[in-house]
Amino acid sequence: MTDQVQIFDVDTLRADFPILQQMHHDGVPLVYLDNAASSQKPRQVIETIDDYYRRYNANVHRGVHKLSEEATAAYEEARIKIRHFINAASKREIIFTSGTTDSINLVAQSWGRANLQAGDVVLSTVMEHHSNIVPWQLLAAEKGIVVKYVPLLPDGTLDLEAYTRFLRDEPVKLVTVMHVSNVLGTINPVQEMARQAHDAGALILVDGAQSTPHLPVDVQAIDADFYAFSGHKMLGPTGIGVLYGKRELLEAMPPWKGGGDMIATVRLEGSTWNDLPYKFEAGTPIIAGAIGLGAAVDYLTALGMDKVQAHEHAITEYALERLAEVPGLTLLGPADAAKRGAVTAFTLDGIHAHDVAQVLDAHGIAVRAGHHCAMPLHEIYGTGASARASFYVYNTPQEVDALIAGLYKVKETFAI
Ligand code: C6P
Repeated sequence: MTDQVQIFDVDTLRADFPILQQMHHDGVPLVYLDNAASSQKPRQVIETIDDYYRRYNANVHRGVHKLSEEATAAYEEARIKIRHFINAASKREIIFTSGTTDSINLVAQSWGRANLQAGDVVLSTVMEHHSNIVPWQLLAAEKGIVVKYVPLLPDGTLDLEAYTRFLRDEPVKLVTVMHVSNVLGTINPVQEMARQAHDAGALILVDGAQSTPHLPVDVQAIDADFYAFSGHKMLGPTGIGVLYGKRELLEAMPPWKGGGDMIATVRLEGSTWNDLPYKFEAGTPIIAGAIGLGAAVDYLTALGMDKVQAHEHAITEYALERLAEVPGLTLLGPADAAKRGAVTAFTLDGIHAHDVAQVLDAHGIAVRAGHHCAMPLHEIYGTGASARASFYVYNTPQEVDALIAGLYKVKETFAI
């Protein structure tokens, strides 16, 4: 890997990320491998947000003064950038939310409450993040819908035969599935799953939290009815996310949150709703967040999402090769890098994941430890927690080497 031709100039790119220039602990350089939790931000994103607050901070869609017009233009321009980034048919299909969790709850509370009846099945999978399980459980408690889960095959991919059977045998109204797993790394065949869901008369919601930052996403090619993602995992700020929805579905859905901006008229007897996307953006939106996400999309677009994916694939393939050398290490998810995104979660025999992460941290290596908001999945693997190294555009093979050296230090520390 170290000898391979670089897909892009990572050294130059790393210079854009102020946080990567600092030392982690006294004199130890930071090796940031917790990108699935949140990515770092390039100066282009930081400066765009700074520029908004310094030069044209104002509310949007409300004022006729120059600052408000400038803020509105930048906010709406960000929406158009995101539309192109995921190839949505219209900017009206891009709803700003606070993140993936908020986007999924919007679908559950608006589309779900209006369209699901007692006995209807929402088909999820056992690998989902809690944010794609709990909103459906809340709705099940309220409306008597049933949530079912597609199981896994031993290699950590979805059991697609079981999926087909569920669609054939159960009254499935909605399939809700992650595009890429935040623990197993598994890339799910969402386009084929959408085709089958539609043939069975169901809609499909795709959780794109771990795909949109890392690979080219085309919501029209997937034929997703809804697609959810977060800005902070794709070089953007926290507090901003997106729900994409097909226009005819969004038009027919009732608003979820009420307040300013989402109305056309308000009378004491009742109100009417604004056009898309504003019907779903009640209150002052996350203006700086949206503009910052627009800058993140510009950054990723300039790199090229094909190249981002190729770079991460090369790093992940190398990481899998090197992790396999570590005695007592068990990888969760497919061994084949071709079936994975840039996430590697693992357990080390006899050492708790939190201890692994703590010793790595002392050597400047930031990984995540715990259940990664996927408790049911960890239960299937017979463990309460795993350690997870996850990669992004700025990671290098040398950082994978540092991780492996760190893991040997972990083993030494615990004398295993
Ligand atoms: N996963 C992780 O460390 P929010 O918090 O709304 O931005 O994203 C939620 C979410 C939804 N789906 C998937 C597949 C995710 O990975 C996440 C966030 C982080 O794995 C934090 S738990």
